[in-house]
Amino acid sequence: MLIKKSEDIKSSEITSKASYLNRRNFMKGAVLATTATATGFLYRSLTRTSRSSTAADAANQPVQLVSPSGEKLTTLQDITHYNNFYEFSTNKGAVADKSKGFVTHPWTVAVEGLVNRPKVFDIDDLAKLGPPEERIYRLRCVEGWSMVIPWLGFPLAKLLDLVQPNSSAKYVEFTTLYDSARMPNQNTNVLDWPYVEGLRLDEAMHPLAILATGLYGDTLPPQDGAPVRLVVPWKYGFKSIKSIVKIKLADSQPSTTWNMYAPREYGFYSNVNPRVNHPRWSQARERRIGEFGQRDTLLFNGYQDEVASLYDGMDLRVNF
Ligand SMILES: Nc1nc2c(c(=O)[nH]1)N[C@H]1C(S)=C(S)[C@@H](COP(=O)(O)O)O[C@H]1N2
Ligand SMILES: [Mo]
Repeated sequence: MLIKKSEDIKSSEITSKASYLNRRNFMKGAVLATTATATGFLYRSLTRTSRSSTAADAANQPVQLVSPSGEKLTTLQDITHYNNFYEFSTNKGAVADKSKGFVTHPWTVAVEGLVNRPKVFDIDDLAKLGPPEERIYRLRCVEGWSMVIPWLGFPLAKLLDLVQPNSSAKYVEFTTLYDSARMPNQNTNVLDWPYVEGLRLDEAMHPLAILATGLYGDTLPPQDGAPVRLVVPWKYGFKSIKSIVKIKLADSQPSTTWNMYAPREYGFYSNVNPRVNHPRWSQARERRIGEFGQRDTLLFNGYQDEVASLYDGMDLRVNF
């Protein structure tokens, strides 16, 4: 695995990064309204320990971009130059260059299947679904590294509510663009194209699951999944499918790319779980990109208070 170290961020730089972002938010005004409530909630989502909290609690949190437990945002440089995006390259350091100039306009996302109101959304209409919220989430790759990323986006539930899933809809399937003229590594057979992913409907409706259209206060760069990608922070990174063109409601569990590739190694659920090892390596610890050493991996990537109830009564070793 290619390991790229970036210098540690000093607290003074965190402060300036925070004010940079707030300035950006202010400048974008109507387009980007990061409310104290939303950010407080997100901030708590990131820093949550075992203590439970209320919404009022969360609303009183100051807007912050770094947690008191010392989790710093990963630098924009690392977020945009250490990427898994096999449609462009299997080399994490090469994706930024290979995806440069990737055209994301025009772009449509078809939302179809078991819904009352199927609709093809133009990417600009998607952006108008509401002011993007800022969501600072951990991203834990199944390979054993992690980042902290300030996304811009909106709850996936918002989109699903618009199309009205019918009562037989139980799963959601996501598909990435398949166009080898624009995604050159689709000319190879490293994976079965197009890249597909899936969630159970209740997972997809969970408020932490978002469609991201930006990061660090700006438009989503191609290498991070422009123009729109899924972010499911309690699951391994490969569930967060990039450059989505289709979202389909279904009554049975959809096929997913990495599960088809190696079913013993990558399950459908793929919840971050330090107690369930990958057959070829431990998942107990992780390397935070830009930092030295390793840290413990948290159950559900630290979002257990929010999401554990989705899996009540399930054996997470069987449903890995
Ligand atoms: N279409 C598509 N989506 C994808 C991938 C990919 O190769 N193709 N890689 C996944 C993996 S393994 C990870 S860890 C994350 C990485 O997201 P990032 O590059 O924005 O950090 O994207 C996921 N989504
Ligand atoms: Mo990953």
